[in-house]
Amino acid sequence: MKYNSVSHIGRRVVPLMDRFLFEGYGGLAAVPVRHISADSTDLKGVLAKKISEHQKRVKEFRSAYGPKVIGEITVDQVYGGMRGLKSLVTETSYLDPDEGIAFRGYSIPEIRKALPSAAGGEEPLPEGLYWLLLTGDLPSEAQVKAVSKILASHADLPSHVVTMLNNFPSNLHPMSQFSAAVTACNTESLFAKAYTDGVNKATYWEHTFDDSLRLIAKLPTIAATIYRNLYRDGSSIGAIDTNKDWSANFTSMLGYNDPKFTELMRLYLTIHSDHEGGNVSAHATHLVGSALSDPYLSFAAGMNGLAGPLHGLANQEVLLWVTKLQKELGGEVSDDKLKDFVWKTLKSGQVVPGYGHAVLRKTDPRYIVQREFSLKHLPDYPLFKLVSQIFKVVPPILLELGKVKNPWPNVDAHSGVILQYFGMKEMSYYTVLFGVSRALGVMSSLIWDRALGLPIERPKSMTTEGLQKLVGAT
Ligand code: CMX
Repeated sequence: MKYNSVSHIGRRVVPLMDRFLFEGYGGLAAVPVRHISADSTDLKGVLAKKISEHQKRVKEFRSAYGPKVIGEITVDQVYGGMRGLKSLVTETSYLDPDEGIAFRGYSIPEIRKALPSAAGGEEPLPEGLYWLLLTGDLPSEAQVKAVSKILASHADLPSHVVTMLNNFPSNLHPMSQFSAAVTACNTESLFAKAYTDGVNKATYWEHTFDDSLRLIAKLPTIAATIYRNLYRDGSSIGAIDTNKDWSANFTSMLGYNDPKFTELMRLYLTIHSDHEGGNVSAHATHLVGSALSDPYLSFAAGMNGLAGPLHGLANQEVLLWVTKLQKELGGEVSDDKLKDFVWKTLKSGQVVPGYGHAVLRKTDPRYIVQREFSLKHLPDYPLFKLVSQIFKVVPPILLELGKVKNPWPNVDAHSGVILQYFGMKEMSYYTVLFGVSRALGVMSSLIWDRALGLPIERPKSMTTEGLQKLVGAT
């Protein structure tokens, strides 16, 4: 699969230069960059080269086409959540309404085949996706291993963050704990320190990169500490194994030893990572980052957005809804009773969680891949059967409603059921897993934002009176 609108990096083969200069962008000063080979395992070095090349490409493109008009804005779009407004640059991924997400041009089935997997495993290693999102290149096994090692080496938390997590009340939602812990980790921000030290803005992306890697490394430790505190009597998360991959360390810290659960987590952390730039968590991270808030603060902002029920919290909402359904209708449900339950939800002014999307117009490929995983590993699990029945019953009803633009399931309709199968029953925790994964995408984009010298974001807002005057309504 190949899309017209994907970034120029990705599948396109970019000729390698032996030596190159970081020429800067938008008036940024030139910084010399060292030689780097194509098979280098030095992610930062490889990225520096890509950035240098892409900065030139963007500079030339903007000087040739900067004033070109690319669309119109309607009054409805201004009131309607800016749907369809092309107003952001995000290099890491592109969301096609019919085909779904493409990470640097690669669809989910493609990355599932092409990214390196762990020894004895089949699912992609999310570290590999991080490499791809950042550089546009599919990494080798050695490159992925190098990322796993760095992540394992930075997984420890500052003691004040551990103390804070251990003192949170058990009724504080896991997502609030997650976001607060990320915010408090900014004592470690190398970007904030460099900024205070007055570094040249041409180097901002480098400090952002250093922070991002450390932040991604710490997220499983934060998430596992929350899990153990809330659901496992505060038992120890154990030690990080520097020979294990990011997901294997995460599942072991959570206290899960089934290799299939680790495989699930590798898939889960890969597919939830990025969904272009306009979704709430990506956009919030980008927006806050545009004020040069450090990566910890920027990511925490994104997580506060992910915690909304119309976005990432929908994976929790789906399970709550399905549990309610089972309680009311029992284990085996007829299609007719299921239809009645869906209509009851809609008539009471609620949404059917896990269905619909602001951009997608077909079944989410992230749903499909989870369905495939389930067909392989848990085909007879009653909850999976129920989710499959819901998949059959809900879309025609949403279509009948007449206003829903996409009646098909999204990623959140499926994820919780698989977690339930593996024994992770705590549904209010599910969005934290989504958050750990989302860091791979939004942190990659933040690095690119800084590399391209994107300015502080400041769209123009209007009053209704102002809009009326603008269109001649008054
Ligand atoms: N159930 C009931 N009504 C729905 C619906 C659903 N699943 N999806 C959309 N609608 C309704 C909207 O609420 C809206 O109604 P009003 O005109 O009365 O306000 C109407 O259909 C048109 O909405 P839309 O243009 O199709 O969808 P939006 O782009 O406005 O919203 C989304 C997209 C995801 C918020 C919406 O589909 C929804 O609320 N889905 C359920 C929650 C969910 O699963 N969210 C997770 C999305 C994926 C993610 O971010 O993780």
